[in-house]
Amino acid sequence: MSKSPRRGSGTSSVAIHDQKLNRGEGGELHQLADGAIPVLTTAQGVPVSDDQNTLKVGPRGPTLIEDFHFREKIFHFDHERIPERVVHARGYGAHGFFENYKSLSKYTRADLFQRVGERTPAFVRFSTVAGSKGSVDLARDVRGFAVKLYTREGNWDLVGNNIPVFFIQDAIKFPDLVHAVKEEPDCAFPQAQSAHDNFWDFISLTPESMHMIMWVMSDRAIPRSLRFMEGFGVHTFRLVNARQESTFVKFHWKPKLGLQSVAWNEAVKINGADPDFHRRDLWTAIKSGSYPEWELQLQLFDEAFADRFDFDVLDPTKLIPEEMLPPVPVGRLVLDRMPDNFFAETEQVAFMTQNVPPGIDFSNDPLLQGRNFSYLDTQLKRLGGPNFTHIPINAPKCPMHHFQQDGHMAMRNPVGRANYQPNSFGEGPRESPERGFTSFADVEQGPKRRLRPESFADHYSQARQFFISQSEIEQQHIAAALTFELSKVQTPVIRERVVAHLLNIDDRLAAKVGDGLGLKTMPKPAQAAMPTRQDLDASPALSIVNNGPHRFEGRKLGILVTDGTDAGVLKAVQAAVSKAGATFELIAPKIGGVMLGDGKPVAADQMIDGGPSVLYDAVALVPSVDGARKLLGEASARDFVADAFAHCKFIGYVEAALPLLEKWGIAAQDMDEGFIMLSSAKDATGLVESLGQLRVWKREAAVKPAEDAGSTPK
Ligand code: HDE
Repeated sequence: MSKSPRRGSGTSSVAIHDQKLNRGEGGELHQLADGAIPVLTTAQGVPVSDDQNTLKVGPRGPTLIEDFHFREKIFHFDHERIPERVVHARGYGAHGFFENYKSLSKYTRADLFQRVGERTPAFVRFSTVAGSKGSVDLARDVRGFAVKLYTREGNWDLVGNNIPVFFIQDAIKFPDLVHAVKEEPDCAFPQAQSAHDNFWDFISLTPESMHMIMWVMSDRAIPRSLRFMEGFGVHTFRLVNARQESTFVKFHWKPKLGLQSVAWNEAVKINGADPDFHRRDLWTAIKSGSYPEWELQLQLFDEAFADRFDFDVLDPTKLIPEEMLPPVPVGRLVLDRMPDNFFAETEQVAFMTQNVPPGIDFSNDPLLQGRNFSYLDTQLKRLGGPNFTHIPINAPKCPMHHFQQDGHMAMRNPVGRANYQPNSFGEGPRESPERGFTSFADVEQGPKRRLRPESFADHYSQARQFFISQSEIEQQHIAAALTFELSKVQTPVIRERVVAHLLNIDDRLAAKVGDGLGLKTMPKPAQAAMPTRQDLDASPALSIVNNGPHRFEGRKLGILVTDGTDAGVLKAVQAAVSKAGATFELIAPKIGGVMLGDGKPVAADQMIDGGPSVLYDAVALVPSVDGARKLLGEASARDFVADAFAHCKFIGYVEAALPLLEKWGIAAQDMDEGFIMLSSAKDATGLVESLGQLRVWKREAAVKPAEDAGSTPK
C-alpha cells in the first residue's frame, strides 16, 4: 500500500479553489469562474478548506478530535432522521389550491367558502397506512388523503382517507388495530401487508370492521394512481353559519380523471418493478403540467335527516349512500407544484384533525374526538418540540398574534414588554368574540360511562350493501382478495372465523372464500348483535367499474418497438395518445433505441426488462417482422405480452406481432375485443378510443376461471 498522502476520490476543494476550470468525475466540465460557485462552509459559516479528508497526525496517523468540520458534519448526518409516522409513514405530497364554485355562506361562516372563484393555497399528502417509510406503493391498504388548506382564518386540515368508512368505532381501539396490522412484533414481518395472522385475528374478533373489510378487500385498496382515487373526510362534521346554525356535512373529493385500480397480480409485480410507482406517477404528471384535480362535494344534512337515517351518522363505520343524499359540488382542488424538498415539506408536514377555522366544527363521532387528541400529541414526538408551526409547511399563511413563546427551536420571537394579557401597556393581541372560533353550542347530557351506543350495533348491513353494489368482476376480486389474504393466515380457526362473518354479509361470497380456502365444512354464521338487513338497495355509486371514466386521459401506453418498426404507425399512435391527453413510453430491446423502418433512429424510454407491461395501462406491439422474430425466445418480452393479456389490458398490435402472440400462447380465438389491429396509421385513433374503457374485464373469466360453485363446502 502506498504511504504517500492521498486525496479522496473527489477533487479536493483546495484544488477547486486553485483552478479556474476543472473536470468532474464523469469528465464533465465545471465552469469555476470566481464567485460563480459558493465556498463550502460549516453550519457556523466558517469556510472549509478540505472536505475530502479528516484532520490527522501525519498522513497515516490518528484522526484529531479537534476536527470541528468533520465532527459537525457527522453529527448532523447522524441526526438526519426524525421518527417516521406511527401510521401513514409512507407518503407523497404536492402543493396546489382550492377554488370555490359558489359561496357557502348560507351554511358556514368559514372564510374560505365565502367568495366565488377565490383560491386558497393547499398542500396534500397521500399515504399508505401500514408500511414503513421505505415500503412499496402498491400494498393492499387504505390510502391517506390529507389536505391542508391555508385559509385566511387559520389552517384547516381535512385528514381523510380514500375509503369513506373506518375499521373501528371508538378511538380507544386504534392502537390495537395498528399493532395488529403492522409487522408482527417478534419476527418483524410481513411489512406493509395485512395478509397475516395478527391482522385477521383482530378483525375476526372485531365485527364492527366488516364494512371496512369489504372496502379494503376491493380494488379500492390497490389504486392505479393517487390521481385516480377518491378522498373522504369519513366523519360527520358540522358547518356553522354566522347565525350559529349548524348543518351536518360529510366531505368527499372526486377525481376529475375518474377512479381506476389495478389487478392484484399486477400490484404484486409493480411493487417489484417500481416500488415508487405512485410517487413517480404524481411527480411526472405534475412536472409535465398535467395537474390532477378533484371536486369537493358535500353531503349536507340536518338533525331530521340524521334521525330518520337507517344508521347513526356518528358511527364512522357507516356511510350515507349518495343516491339517498346526493353530494353537492362546491369547488375544486388542483395540485400544480411538487415540493422543492421532500423532507422539509412532505415529511415535516403536520396534519391535525383539530385544525379547523371558524365555521367548521366537529361532531361527537367518538373516533374523531379521539383523533383530535392524538394528532397534536404525535407532532411533539415527531417534530421534537412545540414550535412545529414555525416550520414553513406548517405555518399559517395568515397573520398570527399570540403570547406563546420560547421552547425548542423558536423561530418567531415576541418583541416588546408585555407577553401576557390583560396588560396595562396596551400591547399585544386581544380575543374577539365576533371573529373568534366559537364551538357550536350543542346541548349535551347523560351519565358518565364507557359505553358503545346501541345505534352502532349493526355491523353487517352496510358491508352487504357495499358488496351487492359491486359489479360481478369487482365481487370476484373481493372474494379473491379475501381468499389470498386468509391463505397467508396460518391459524385455521382465524380463517374460519372470518368466513363465519362473511356468512352474515353474503352467502355466495362466504361460499366462494370457503371453497377457495379448501374448508371441508362451513362454519356457522358469526353471532350478530343485529341481523343483517336485506332491504338496503344497492348503491351504484360504490362501484369503480360501473362508473368508468370512458377516456384514456392521464393514462399511459407502453409501445414495444424494434429495429425496423413502421414509423408511420408509430407516429400515428403517439399522436393519437397525446391528443387524448395521455402519455406513452417506448420499450425497446436496448435502451439505446432502435432504427425505425424509415431509417430514422428513435430513443427508447425503457429496455424490455425495465419496462414490464404492468407499468402501463395498455400496450401496443409494433415490432418489425425481423424484430419480432428476434424477440421470440426472449422471456421478458413474453412476460410483457402475457401479463398485459392476463391483466385484461387492451393490446394494439401490428401483423408482424402475430408470431409473438402465438408463440406466447395467445391463439386467434383468445383475441377478444381488447385486441386492436393496427393495419395502418389510420387505426391509431380507434385504438385510443377503445383504450378509454381501460380494461377488458370480461377476459378475466378466460384467464382466471371462476371456482366451480358445485365444490362449495357444506
Ligand atoms: Fe389517523 N393518525 N388516526 N386516521 N391519519 C395519524 O398522525 C389516529 C384515522 C390519517 O399525511 C397520525 O401525524 C387515531 C382515520 C391520515 O401526515 C396519528 C385514529 C382517518 C394520516 C393518527 C386515527 C385517519 C393519519 C400518525 C383513531 C381517516 C396521515 C402521524 C381514532 C379519516 C397524515 C400523524 C399525513 C396520521 C392517529 C384514525 C387518516 C398517530 C388515534 C379514521 C391521512 O396521530
